[in-house]
Amino acid sequence: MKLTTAYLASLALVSGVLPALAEESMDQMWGDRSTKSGVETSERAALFRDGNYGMFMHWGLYSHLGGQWKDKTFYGIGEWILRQMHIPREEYMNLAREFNPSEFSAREIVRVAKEAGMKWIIITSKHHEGFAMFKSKHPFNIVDATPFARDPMKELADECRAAGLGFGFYYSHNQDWTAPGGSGGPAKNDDGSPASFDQYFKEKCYPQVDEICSNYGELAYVWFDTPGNMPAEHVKALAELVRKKQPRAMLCSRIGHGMGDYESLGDMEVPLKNHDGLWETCDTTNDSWSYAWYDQNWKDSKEVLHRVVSTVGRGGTYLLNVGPDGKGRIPTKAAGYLVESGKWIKEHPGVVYGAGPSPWGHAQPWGDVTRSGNTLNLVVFDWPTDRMIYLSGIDGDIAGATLCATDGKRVPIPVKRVGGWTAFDASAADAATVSSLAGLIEVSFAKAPKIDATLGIHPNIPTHLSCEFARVRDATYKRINWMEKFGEWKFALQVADWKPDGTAEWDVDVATAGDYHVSLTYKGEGRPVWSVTTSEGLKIQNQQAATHVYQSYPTGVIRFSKPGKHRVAVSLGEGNPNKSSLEAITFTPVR
Ligand code: JFZ
Repeated sequence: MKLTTAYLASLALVSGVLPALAEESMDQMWGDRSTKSGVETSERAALFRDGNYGMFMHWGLYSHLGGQWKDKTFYGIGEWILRQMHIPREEYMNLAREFNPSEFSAREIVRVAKEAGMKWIIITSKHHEGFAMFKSKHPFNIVDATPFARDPMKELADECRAAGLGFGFYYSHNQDWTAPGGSGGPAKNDDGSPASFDQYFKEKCYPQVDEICSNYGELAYVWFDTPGNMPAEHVKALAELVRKKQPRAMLCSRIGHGMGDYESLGDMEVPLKNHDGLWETCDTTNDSWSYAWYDQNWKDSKEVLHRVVSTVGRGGTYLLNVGPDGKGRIPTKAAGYLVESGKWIKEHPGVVYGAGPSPWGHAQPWGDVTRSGNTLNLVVFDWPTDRMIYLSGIDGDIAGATLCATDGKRVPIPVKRVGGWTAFDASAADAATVSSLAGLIEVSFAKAPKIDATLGIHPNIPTHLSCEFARVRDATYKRINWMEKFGEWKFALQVADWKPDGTAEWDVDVATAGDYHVSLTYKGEGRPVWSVTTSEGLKIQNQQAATHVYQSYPTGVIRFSKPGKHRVAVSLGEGNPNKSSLEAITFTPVR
């Protein structure tokens, strides 16, 4: 929950980049998203806790526009097009008459989710635009206002149930841009009388949440979003309604006022450090959540798999979004990549389902680690050229290490100790039998090993260390956030505001003595001078360029004269102490 607080504080700082929301600060917009009790251990939480991977879907009237309004393309997140393109409400609502997703097939969507290895689907029943994708008493809905006239949510709920997938609804409880009184909606009713949030809540929000909780069978999730400054009493009323009607549904923290069962992290990120409690990170297969005609920036199969594994490795659950188009089809590329990564997961289900976090608490340069009982799953996304996989700090007896090939073949591989490090030798394995997506080495122990989680500097692959792992003195460590395109959030875990003698210092465990190229990732202005010192008393210092985006610059070659524990410190010699923002240090072994 610490992360959430810091995160919200940082969001408040960037409110300036969100012009349309200027009247409310960002933290008001996203609201308090802490959870009630931290860890939910009930049986009800089992699907979430063990499934670890679900499908998110953004689908609505905005999908019909697909990022295009008249002769203009909107390059931000597609579901915000009404607001960001200032489309007149009337005109937008009339689009329903053209919306006919005749290619929608719940069966096909469920097939993709199942083959992808996902365990549930959460879909937008109503997003900020206010359009209900389900049959509702409120007339602005897909059954009553469109030529399609079917209830796709019913079809999807039924298919999910038949296929053994969990099913849940996203519902925008606070923002409603077309309902009078909704957040961001008209301030007046159609007859000119003033509208209130209370009114919107009573007339639309509460009754619709009642509908989605009553008419679609058992729900595994109700995923409220952007609570903003919604009054606690309303949030409480919704939570109670869900509890009563859907006692098994899990609530995400974005319901607000600490009433969620699990924490939903900031969008589109896999955290770098293990994170306690029940939490989820939501992400999308391209840049936008909803369909956008131009958005071809797909995460390929390998990247999807990497994010799934790393989220599980950090202790969380991955919710990955697809945006069906105006005809109801999941874009072919997205479906293809999902299914391909799903094949890998199906071959190695233990890596994801029921798996626990990496005992190292962070990713490895070659990939990541998840845990199944006394087995560690080493998932290799970037093979070092010598195919040796190194891990630092294992204190325990290894019963065996097995390279798992694509064809089901399992090849025992040699393991050797190198000082305090352990090396898994996959060099003799036939390259053709190792999946091109990721290699898997299962390491079994008679009993759970102790792990010294000190950051390792690897001998055969670059090691990239974020400032999140640094000890910072006389400078400020802070998470900063910004939007790249509208709604596409990026963040950096960085150190700035350097006082004289300020340092960012890492404790490291070096596998082998030798020379290493050191580079620093930073942004700033002018030509800063950075220096890097080691606890052996070596120092390298150099002047480099700087720009307003994070880039990596070589500082020089440094030597560790012996393997084992060292300290490495970075400080700013010359340059703007406030604008010089350090994000990471990288060590690349000299060959
Ligand atoms: C919200 C929505 O506004 C958006 O359209 C999409 O549905 C997304 C999943 O959720 O946007 C957010 C909410 C929270 C954060 C960022 C975007 N956040 O906390 O970083």
